[in-house]
Amino acid sequence: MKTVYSPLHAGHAGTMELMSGAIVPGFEKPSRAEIIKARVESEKLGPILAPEVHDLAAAKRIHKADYIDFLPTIYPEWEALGRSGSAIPYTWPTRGLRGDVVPGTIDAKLGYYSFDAGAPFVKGTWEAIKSSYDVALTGAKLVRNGEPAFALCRPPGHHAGAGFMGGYCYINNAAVAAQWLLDQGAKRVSILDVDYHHGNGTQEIFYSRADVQVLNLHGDPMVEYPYFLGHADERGEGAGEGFNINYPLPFGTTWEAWNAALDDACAKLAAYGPDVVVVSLGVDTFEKDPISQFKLKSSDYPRIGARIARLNLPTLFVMEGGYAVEEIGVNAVGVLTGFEGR
Ligand code: Q9C
Ligand code: ZN
Repeated sequence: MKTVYSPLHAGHAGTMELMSGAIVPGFEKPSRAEIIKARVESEKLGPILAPEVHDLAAAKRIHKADYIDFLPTIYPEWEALGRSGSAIPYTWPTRGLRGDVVPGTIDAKLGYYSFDAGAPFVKGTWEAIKSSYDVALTGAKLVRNGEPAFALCRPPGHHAGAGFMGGYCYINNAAVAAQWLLDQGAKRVSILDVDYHHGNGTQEIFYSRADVQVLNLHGDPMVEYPYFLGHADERGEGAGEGFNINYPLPFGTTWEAWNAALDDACAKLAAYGPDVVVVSLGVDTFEKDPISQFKLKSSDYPRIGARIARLNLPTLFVMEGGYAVEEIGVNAVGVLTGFEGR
């Protein structure tokens, strides 16, 4: 299958994050995408294409326009204040505070448009976000035209909601691709999110809709980030009732239990009968992932791809998380070669 990749991701580099009371180098780093790309090449998965450049209309089908318009202004405004490093918020309009007035200062705006301190901005971040979006849309076009595709997105997207960033995510690439496919004539799309973390942004975006089914396998939010969404009783609302399906799983989950959840999700997906599947492909379920607690092995990833292939549906893979950099290429591309049956 074809891979879509942009070198512009690499400008989103040198980020910092808070981890157990310390400021540490960001886990979501450029080498992730480079190593996956190298594995695509060495496994001869197929051609690697540059993305087509898009305007932001497709982003605004999913995200609030003011949020999208804010993103490119962040770092210029930060630098105009004489600041450098990572632009990160530290105040949020939570319960008991005003969420309806947005002060004009950059620190306030960063807090207003985020749910955590986990989506830092450096000088090249906006260009990387934009390239990741272009990669997703270019992959979606390949699928619309009849072939499976791998959108090697970086930064990832599934934690980003309609009006907020967080958890390394800014534009929800999988959601944008799903909406674009609907706008191109698909009647129903399923998003199968196999990243270790719950895709809270994707869930929020489609929660009251019946035309996008969202299935999510992830660490139980009672003990795992993003903590405040992802429980099994979240099943969608209104017209979307029944079209959001969560599989929270305990720390230490190995292939057997994880695969049972995948199999159930695939059965529900097949019953829904979508025209297209968008896979939010995170490989942070891996046993050696530095920030995650599942126990999948490298040999399990081709089996994931093979199960998805059995759905026999047009499929777009959109890269999400995975932080065990040494094995990220083997694991991510393992899903894709498994999908291809080799
Ligand atoms: N630094 C994705 O996998 N972890 N995002 C916070 C303290 C946030 C993961 C731990 C993990 C976000 C796309
Ligand atoms: Zn993740």
